[in-house]
Amino acid sequence: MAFGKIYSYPGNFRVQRAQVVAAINGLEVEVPGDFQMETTKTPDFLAKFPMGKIPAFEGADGFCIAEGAAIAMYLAGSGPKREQLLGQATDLQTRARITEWICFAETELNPQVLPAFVMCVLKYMPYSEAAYNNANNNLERALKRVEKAVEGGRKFLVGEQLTMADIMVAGPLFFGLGFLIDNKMREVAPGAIKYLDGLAEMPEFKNVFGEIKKCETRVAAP
Ligand SMILES: N[C@@H](CCC(=O)N[C@@H](CS)C(=O)NCC(=O)O)C(=O)O
Repeated sequence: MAFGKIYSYPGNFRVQRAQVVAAINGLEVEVPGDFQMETTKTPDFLAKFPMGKIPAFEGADGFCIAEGAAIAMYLAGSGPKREQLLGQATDLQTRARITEWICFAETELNPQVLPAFVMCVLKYMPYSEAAYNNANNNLERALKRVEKAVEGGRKFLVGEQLTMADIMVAGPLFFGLGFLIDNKMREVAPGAIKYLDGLAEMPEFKNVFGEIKKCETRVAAP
């Protein structure tokens, strides 16, 4: 029996991160392929997920939780690899370091890759050159932070094994590589790109994200 379901549109990196975590923990999590965004505004959905946004997780036991990071962390804590993924319960400093990277992914990466996607790919929002440039500058700064963390060819952000830090950071960066983190931006953080290439080759990621696309030039203004 499945541990639960995640509602989303297909190819959502917030869901893919959760799927990597679920697979590592041996948890079966369904992502129904026929989910429609209109469902997020129905009374039934809003009763379970009051923000009316996806991703949204519904457990087989009835537990419902929203927010991509919270879903991934719930799945990380729900299986035998919890201490590898989140750090040992008694090792507060490792736990704090992993949490630092999770917060970094949610606040320094996700908000920088999404504006260009929404303005230039989906065209849901009017284009703003200032917002586009600001997000790209901040993304470059964040990439340099990752570069620093993997200096000397480190394979993982925290310790010597895959943790939630890597999974949460890889999601938005894999996504951004496809349309925004172009040849020029990749040059400022070659070590970070090598680190991401290493993760992308791991079966844990490959089985969920597939081949990572890398754009030559970033998406242009519409
Ligand atoms: N903070 C949420 C953001 C989720 C989010 O913005 N989801 C979008 C789709 S990518 C959504 O459901 N939008 C519908 C709406 O805004 O009504 C998370 O990290 O999971």
